[in-house]
Amino acid sequence: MVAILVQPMPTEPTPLIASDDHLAHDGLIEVVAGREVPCYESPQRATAIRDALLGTGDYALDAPRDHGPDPITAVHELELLDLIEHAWTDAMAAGRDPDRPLLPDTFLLHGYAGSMALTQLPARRHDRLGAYCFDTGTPIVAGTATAARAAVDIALTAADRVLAGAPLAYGLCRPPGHHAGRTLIGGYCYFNNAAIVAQSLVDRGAQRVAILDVDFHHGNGTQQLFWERGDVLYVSLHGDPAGIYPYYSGFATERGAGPGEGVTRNLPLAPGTDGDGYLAALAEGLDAVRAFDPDAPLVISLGFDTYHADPIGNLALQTDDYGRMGSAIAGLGTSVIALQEGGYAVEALGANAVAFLGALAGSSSS
Ligand code: Q9C
Ligand code: ZN
Repeated sequence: MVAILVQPMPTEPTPLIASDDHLAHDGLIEVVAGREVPCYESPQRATAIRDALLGTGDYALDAPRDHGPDPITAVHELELLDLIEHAWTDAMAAGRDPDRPLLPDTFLLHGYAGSMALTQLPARRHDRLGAYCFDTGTPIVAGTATAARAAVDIALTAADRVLAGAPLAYGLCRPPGHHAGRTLIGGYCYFNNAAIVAQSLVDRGAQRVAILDVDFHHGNGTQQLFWERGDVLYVSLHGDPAGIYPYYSGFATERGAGPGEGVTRNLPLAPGTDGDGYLAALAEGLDAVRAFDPDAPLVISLGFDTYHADPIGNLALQTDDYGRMGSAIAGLGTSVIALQEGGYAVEALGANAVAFLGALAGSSSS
């Protein structure tokens, strides 16, 4: 009699790209609803996720490789990179308090200019912040530039791993990126990590790249960057902007323009939407991805602020719902570059990341 042993396929550990460079970015405070509050976007978020993933034994931690500034300026204007790299040192040279973060207090809006042809900016970068920032939640401190550059390198290194054959790589980006536009920071975001990766896939020969954004907030920056592009699909599920940040974008009626008409898809969700409701909307989003027929790895903007206990979200997902999401996305059968965006219920972030990424990788520890 022959014993037939059914052995589980030995699965390769999933690359977990992370760096301690994020620790120096601690914005301290943000201004919300007329009050100064401690930053929801804290260094502890990334530490919690990293520790939980490593605890499963299913991840291989690796450092990012320096990709230089060119992939950043492929989506952002050089003046934004210059602002982020020099605002802090300009502020210190001008005698600003090193113990307080830089937050803009005077915004250069369309309505400010009106029909005037404005031609100049203030001399020092920290005095220009309001020309490059759209909210009061995106502080700059001494370590912000280093952390934001590291987050981009983490995202690009995760992409490198997938292009080299890994079915899934996870970039533990901090600060996040999906609210950052061509010349704008905001929503805790400085450089748009996911958009930079999508553009780099195009620059490496892809014809059709899909970005699936499951952060609780609409990724206004990503949408802006690819609005008129037919080669990068942006699909986002998020809290209804009728009552949720970023307020001015993310409505279902926004579908792109020109060659990008129909290549932006927004799926706003009602307050209180639970796992079943979310999975139904996700199925619709995944149908849009399938119809687009990407020829590159799927880029996921991964937020856990859809969790029921998130302090700034209003949806009702439970930890096992992140496993259901991972399984549904795995059903696409494509390789995936998953990049961390938001999620502020720090005590639950680790379990939610383990559930989502484990199911996506098809591992038993999910
Ligand atoms: N009371 C990300 O999740 N402030 N950004 C909202 C809510 C801005 C979130 C205030 C939220 C930005 C990446
Ligand atoms: Zn978010």
